[in-house]
Amino acid sequence: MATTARTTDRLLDAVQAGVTIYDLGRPLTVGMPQSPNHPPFGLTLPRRHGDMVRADGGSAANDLLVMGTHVGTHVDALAHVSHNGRLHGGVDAAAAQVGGRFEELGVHTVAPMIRRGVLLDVPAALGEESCPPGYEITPADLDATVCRQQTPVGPGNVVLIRSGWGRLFDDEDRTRYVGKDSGVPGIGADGATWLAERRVHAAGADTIAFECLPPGKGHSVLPAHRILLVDHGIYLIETLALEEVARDRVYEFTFLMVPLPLFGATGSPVRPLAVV
Ligand code: UVW
Repeated sequence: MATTARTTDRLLDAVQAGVTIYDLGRPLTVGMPQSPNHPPFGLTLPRRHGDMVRADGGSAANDLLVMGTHVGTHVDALAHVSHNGRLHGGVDAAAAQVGGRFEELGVHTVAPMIRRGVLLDVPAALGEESCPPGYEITPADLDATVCRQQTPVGPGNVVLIRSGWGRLFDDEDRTRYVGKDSGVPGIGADGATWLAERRVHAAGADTIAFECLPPGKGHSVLPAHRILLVDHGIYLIETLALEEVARDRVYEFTFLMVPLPLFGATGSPVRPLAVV
């Protein structure tokens, strides 16, 4: 209790001292856009105020939360994707999932992140408001963005790739953000290799699946997932809110993120912060 209070005080001191904190997590709301691959977000109120009123007049309301771990802003653990039956490090995927949870590469093994964060505002470098639907962001685009911003990407960094698609998250037509008919912009296999060569710790984007949808011709389903999660052990963060940091041209920050310790799960909802 005392430690929590001290930590909170320090955070408040930092805010008063002029630190700006950007919330990179999306509010979790029923009906929000999400990948159709995952169970939808549901929040109900099975016990309402007045259902059980105590003698002294007090009552409590309690929620029931049902959701896939890959909806809203979330992190993909290394257990999420396999290739030819293998997870990262050659772990046998079938054996690892016996019992319905991944002891070895589940999201409980993803340590809280306090790292240098870099926002790559790709449409700004391309001179656009947003990348076009289904556009595959190339290594040349990533280089041009780094060059424009003067923010090199290095080992251990968390790199957040803005496609501009996040502006559609609150669109009345919930199908636009998920790109049902149009596709969604993002990196492909080549962009994933670019990130892996720079040995980043994690990579994220403002879209439901991090990478370009549908995947480029000749590529397997979700090639960037395979390259980053399976081949290189690089975590992915999806459905990030990147409009505010981009608006303020904040390209470097301290990135903070704490996954829920869901033992053996393939992913976790998160509420990442960018602190400058
Ligand atoms: C998709 O919906 C594809 O995202 P995730 O990588 O979390 O499964």
